[in-house]
Formats: sequence, C-alpha cells, structure tokens
Amino acid sequence: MDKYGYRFSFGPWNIHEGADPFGPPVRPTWDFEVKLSVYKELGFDAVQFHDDDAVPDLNDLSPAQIGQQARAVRQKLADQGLVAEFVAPRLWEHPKTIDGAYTSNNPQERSYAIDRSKKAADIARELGTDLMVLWLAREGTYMREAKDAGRAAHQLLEAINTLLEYDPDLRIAIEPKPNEPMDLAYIPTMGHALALGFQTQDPGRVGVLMESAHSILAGLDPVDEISFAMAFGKLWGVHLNDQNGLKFDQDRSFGSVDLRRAFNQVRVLDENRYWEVGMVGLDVKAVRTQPNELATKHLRNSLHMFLKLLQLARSLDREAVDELIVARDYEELDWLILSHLMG
Ligand code: GLO
Ligand code: MG
Repeated sequence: MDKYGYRFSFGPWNIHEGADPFGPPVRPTWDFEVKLSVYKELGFDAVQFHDDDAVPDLNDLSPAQIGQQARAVRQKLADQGLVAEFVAPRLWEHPKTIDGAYTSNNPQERSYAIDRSKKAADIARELGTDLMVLWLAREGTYMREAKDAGRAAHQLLEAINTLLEYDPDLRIAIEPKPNEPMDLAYIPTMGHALALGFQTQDPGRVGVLMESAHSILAGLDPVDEISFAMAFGKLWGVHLNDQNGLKFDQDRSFGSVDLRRAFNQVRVLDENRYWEVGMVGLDVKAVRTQPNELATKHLRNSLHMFLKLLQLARSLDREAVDELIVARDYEELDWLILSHLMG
C-alpha cells in the first residue's frame, strides 16, 4: 500500500467495546497486545496513548515502577515495528477531576492534575515521543456561575507553563472541543487553543491537534480549522473522523458523513505538506452494532478513505480551478469539484 509518505495512527480506545450512556459493552475487551498486533496489518504506523493505556493504575505506582512498565511497552511497540505518537494525561476519570483538573475549584485537585500530567510526561519520554496531547475534557462548567472563565484561562496557562518547565524537551498539542462531557468547555476551538499557546512561556513548544468532529460540534469547518493552525505552523496532530450534525460526539469513520468536507480536509493537509510535520490520527469508533470479529473495519475504512481522497486531491485539475476563480464562476467550480468526487 503506497501511503505517499504519510504515517497513520490511532489509540487503543479506538478498538472498543461499544458501550454508550444507555447500554453496557456489547463486545469483549481486546488485550493490549492483541490490539497492537492489528496495527500493521491495517496499515498503521504508530500508537496514541493515554498515560494509563501505557501504564495502568499509574496513580498507585512509584516513579521507578512507572518507568519500568513504560519501557516494557516501548519494547512491545518495537517488536511490532511501531512507535508512540503521543501521550495524553487522562484527566477526566479520577474522583479528583470531577470538577475539572487544572481548573478545579479545589487546590488539592489542581495539584493532583499537575502531578498526574508530569507522570504522563515521564511516560512519553520513556516511550520515545516528545509530544503530549492535552484534551481538556473537564475544563469547563455545567453551571456558568460555578467558575470564572478568566481565572480558568490563567490556571490553564499556569498548568502548561509548569509542564513546559518540568520537561524542557516536551511539546504540547492542545486538542480543543466545545462540549461533552462538559456543557460548555473553556477551550472550544482552534483559536482558543492557539491563543493560549502563544501566551505560554515557550510558545514554540505549544501547538494544536484538530479533531474533525470537535470542529463540527463548534459549528466550524474542520478544513478552515486545519488551515488556520497550519498558517502559523502549529498543527502537530489531527484526529480525523466525521460527525452527523450537532449531537453527541460520534467519532464516525472519516468521510462517512460528508465526503466533500473530508476531501477538503485531505486537500488542505496535503497542500500544506502535513506529512512532513505530523501523523494522520484517526479518532474513530466502530458503531455499536458491529460484531466483535469485524470491529476494526472503521479503522481500515478511514485510512483507505484518506488515501483515496489524497489521490483525488492530487489529480484535481488545478489550472481549471484557477481559471474558474479568475472568471468568478464559482457555480462551475462547484460542478467541477462534485464531478471530480463522483468520478
Ligand atoms: C474525545 C477526544 C479523545 C481524545 C483522546 C486523546 O472527545 O477526542 O478521544 O482525543 O483522549 O487525548
Ligand atoms: Mg480526539
């Protein structure tokens, strides 16, 4: 399979048991090793980690034990010819993160969040990656009066500065999302994430990760979110997927809802030579109805969709597009793109 220099990744959570808020798991849990064994055959190169995907129960372990377990995982990756893309501190499941992590109203809970993130940075180093992704899951409110958005911005800034200081080699990519699990999140869009990054003490080490469904949930176009971040050299990761309207975060297979929107995401990534800066992460979930033994097809479909759309992006008649732009004949341009996509 020719991947044109692109590298692809997903996280262990993308092979999942199908539970939703209204029903229990419908598929058995796959052992981590079993998950690792399917990456290569599906065409993937790298693994995305939550800190505890790599080191389960890390809160109960000493730094030495954490290091030892992380090194064992690195060996398992190497055995499969894989690498780690990033590590993300899981700051949304522990009782101490109920009211948020870095923006909790309780100072002890805020310091738990910082300590946990430092451990995630240690794990990233052991796994051989310098990238941390911050999905700020619970940094927001259900009740607006419960917190102060200005104070929250400073708390987030302080947390990121602390991590940058803690590990001088670490790069941080902020993954914005407007809602879910919170009613309203403090870092809902690329603009917010970039603004925060530029205010830190070392802006060169803070970038963003764009997830298609999150942009769509914010009422924005993922294509422009990609372009905006790339205009400043800040797009260090993507979570390509799809989303059918404004509802719960669906993590549908890439391109399965809106082909043209997916085509344009691939087109702008490629026009900006994304393969030189980051991996193509696919944050997709198999629908609940999928039988266990067929529960990786969403990953296969998403990767193949990217490659097919890449061919379409590269075979687009650019001269014809430019002529139509000069003539301001955007209806003809519309038809040219649709005809190109329909083949
Ligand atoms: C959820 C997020 C989540 C993150 C992952 C890495 O909506 O997309 O899947 O990407 O936890 O931080
Ligand atoms: Mg994501």
